[in-house]
Amino acid sequence: MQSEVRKRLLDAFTNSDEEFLSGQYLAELIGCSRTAVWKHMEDLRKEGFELEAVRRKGYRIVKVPEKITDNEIRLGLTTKRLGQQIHYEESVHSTQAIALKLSMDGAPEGTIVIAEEQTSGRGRLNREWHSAKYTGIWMSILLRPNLLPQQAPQLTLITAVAVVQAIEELTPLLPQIKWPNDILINGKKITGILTELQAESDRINSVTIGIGINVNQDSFPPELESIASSLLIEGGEKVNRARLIQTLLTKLETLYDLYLKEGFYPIKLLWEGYAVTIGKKITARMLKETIEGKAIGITDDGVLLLEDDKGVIHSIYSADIELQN
Ligand code: BTX
Repeated sequence: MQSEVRKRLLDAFTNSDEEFLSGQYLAELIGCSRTAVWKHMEDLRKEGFELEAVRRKGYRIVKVPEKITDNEIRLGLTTKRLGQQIHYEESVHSTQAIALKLSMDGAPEGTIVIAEEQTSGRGRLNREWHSAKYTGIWMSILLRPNLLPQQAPQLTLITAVAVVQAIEELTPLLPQIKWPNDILINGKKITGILTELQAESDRINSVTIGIGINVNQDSFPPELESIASSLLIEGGEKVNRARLIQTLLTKLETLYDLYLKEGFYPIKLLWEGYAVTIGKKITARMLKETIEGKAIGITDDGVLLLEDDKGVIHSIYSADIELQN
């Protein structure tokens, strides 16, 4: 119902010769009150439409939001597998859920799901991932690697390197990786990665890698303001999201192929070059315990090694990391 009203409203502007359409005209056309028209216009504004409202004249659409189209991603994409199948959606609960369903329906490796908005975007441990409309990259990539389930965390690290390389190619920014899945610029979170596994005991069936990149947001909700940022906020310029997706898919495919051929070691070297965690005093919060100490490196399997004050070395498989000063 809501989307039908929205469509009629936008059609009215598309089909009209007049630049401005009055609230009264729109109210009659849609069959609602002028206040309801105003509310719809405010919703459009929140979604990235630039509007002008002039007394006695009505409303005018100055600029429509910058949407990604799947054709824009396809045009010029040189990858062989990643992004050959693109599922593009306007609004979804979570691209991860769609990718999982596609995976169960037999979708091929490299299938990607992209949405302009997620209404229930997820982080690790079911935390919320804020995914505002038309501003970020909310994407899931389906892979079917011939790996053991315990190797799956390496895919998170490979993806982190690919994201950093893609951002470096398109902007002058210098992102850093905080183990395992955060990408930071100037200490603020620009990207989160969520790797989910569908596996039997000794083999991976499929992996869905969820990537959330804050690209063109100019602000964040108050609860995220101190920890989150976007490429626009840090670099001062908007970044073309379709180009960033293309670049990311290209980098990721190259790294993934390298990994499948030569193992994790070459990726580890690249990863360490971008890591902010290594050599620092950190606090690692796990589900059952918290350990403080110095991050001394990652193993060839991507496990974080932490040395505590007594010199005991702990292997950290999954945790939230806080950097100490
Ligand atoms: P995470 O558990 O490491 O981070 C989640 C935490 O990050 C939240 O609790 C919140 O504090 C903070 N946060 C929430 N939204 C944002 C944001 N937009 N920018 C910066 N910080 C934020 C990280 O989990 C993994 C996120 C993966 C998101 C992708 S988007 C496509 C795919 N679909 C989906 O539902 N999730 C993935």
